[in-house]
Amino acid sequence: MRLRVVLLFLLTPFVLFAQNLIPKPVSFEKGEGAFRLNSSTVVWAETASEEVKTIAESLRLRIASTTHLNPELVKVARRNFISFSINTDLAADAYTIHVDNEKAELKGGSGRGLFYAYQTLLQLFQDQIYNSEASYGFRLTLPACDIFDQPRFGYRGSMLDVGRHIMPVSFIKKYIDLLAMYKFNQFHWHLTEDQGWRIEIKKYPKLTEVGAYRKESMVGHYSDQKFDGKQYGGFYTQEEVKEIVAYAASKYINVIPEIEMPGHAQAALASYPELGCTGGPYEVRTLWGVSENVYCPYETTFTFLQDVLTEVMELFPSEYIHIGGDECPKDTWEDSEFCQNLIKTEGLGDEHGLQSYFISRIDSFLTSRGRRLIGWDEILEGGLSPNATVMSWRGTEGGIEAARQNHDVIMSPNSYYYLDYYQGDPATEPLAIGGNLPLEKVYSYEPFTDELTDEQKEYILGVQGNLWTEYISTPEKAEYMLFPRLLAVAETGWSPQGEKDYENFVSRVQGHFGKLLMRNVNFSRSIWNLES
Ligand code: TNX
Repeated sequence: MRLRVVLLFLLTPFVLFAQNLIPKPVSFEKGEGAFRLNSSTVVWAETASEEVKTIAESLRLRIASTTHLNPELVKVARRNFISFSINTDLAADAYTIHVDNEKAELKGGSGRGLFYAYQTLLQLFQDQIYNSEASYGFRLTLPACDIFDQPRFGYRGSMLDVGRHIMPVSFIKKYIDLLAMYKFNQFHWHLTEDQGWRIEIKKYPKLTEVGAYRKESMVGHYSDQKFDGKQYGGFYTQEEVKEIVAYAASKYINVIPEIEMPGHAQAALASYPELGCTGGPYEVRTLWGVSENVYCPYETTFTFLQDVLTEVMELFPSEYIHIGGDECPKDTWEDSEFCQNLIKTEGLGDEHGLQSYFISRIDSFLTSRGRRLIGWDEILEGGLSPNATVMSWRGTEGGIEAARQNHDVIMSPNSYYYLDYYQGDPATEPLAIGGNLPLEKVYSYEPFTDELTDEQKEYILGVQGNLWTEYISTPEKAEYMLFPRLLAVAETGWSPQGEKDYENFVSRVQGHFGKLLMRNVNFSRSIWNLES
């Protein structure tokens, strides 16, 4: 096995030069020869549309900054061009690429499809196209080919938890760039946690004055940690949030904010203790794991959450708003006279009914504002509220159950897509939360199982890889955990079902190491340790 892999590694640049694409396109036909760019090559934006021009201009700038060439952006050309245009015969997200000896033609069903074509084109060039500075002495070349492509799923997401460890804005942008490179279209931003509240809310300043800081950084500790008296934390201002949302939109990525409720709320309670059943005092949590201090379903709590969500909706145009809903211990509700009365007067049965009541009220609020609620699969307990979309994390059962109840589903099972789990032997890997999730296992996930009828399969909107950050305190480590495993999620989300082939994928992943190096990504080589 090891020998074969080493051989593949050596041969990769020759064998797969033309097909080194991730995610794999629907169809790829190799042509004769290649298109070599020279100083007369032009970039042609075929319509007057600003969107088309913007994409063409991105390529122009990328060529100009990575080579000695400086192609002109033109309205028409006869040969020696790279053209960008819309073809409305194609589905909105679909695209075609034709490359022969004298030109490259990119067509998208819409601006979005054209953007995907552009991402594929970049992958067809040599790795240097991704360089952040000019590299001289090489000639940009595209292999002659014909490509038709379109996504399998409409939702291709990646989640980043900034509650446990905050990441700088510069990293969030780099992450968005990498998501775009692999044709993801959703960035799920997990913004609140027991261990930290990370988004500025003007109406409730204590959320960030108090809730954004905990007593110390817990790097490397699970429990029994020693306090050194230092505080750890930070938050994103609304200006920074707007900047990130706009940046993502320019890469055709929607940002879904997550505001956790009723659980994972201890940092909020530390800021506003009157929202908890015991009244506090509470501290921003300094241990990992799940806090039993959760929101109490008082009217004042709903007012608070609706106010918070109102500000959030002003910042995020996303149709989907994620409200968490996972891991909500019911202890304080059991002991609260208020909750017990509410369960009785509303006929909720028990605390699970109360959780369902909680989510349903937020669901109606979001729905009345034209948005859609997503929650983790615990929102199934006690009855799913009518408009909810379920994000299945505890294996795949929650998602399957939700699809059976005719609810939309996003599959992000911990058994395949928890990128905080170990990807290699824990003896040689940096500290992780646990688990065992090598690249091959991530790649093996298939959302359509026999447990679902064809009709039920329609409810599966797509897939998502999740990065929880209890043990990830730096961008470098985040990159190490995400790459290359996120590429496997990308391929399952985009490429046709039944086309997957792990060995072929691994050889393409190797072919991407050079591209990722050019982008200064600290990817993991752990698969090499696993092959023996
Ligand atoms: C479960 S997934 C959690 C997170 C943890 C993660 C660690 C989910 C909805 N809840 O709070 O960070 O496991 O893998």
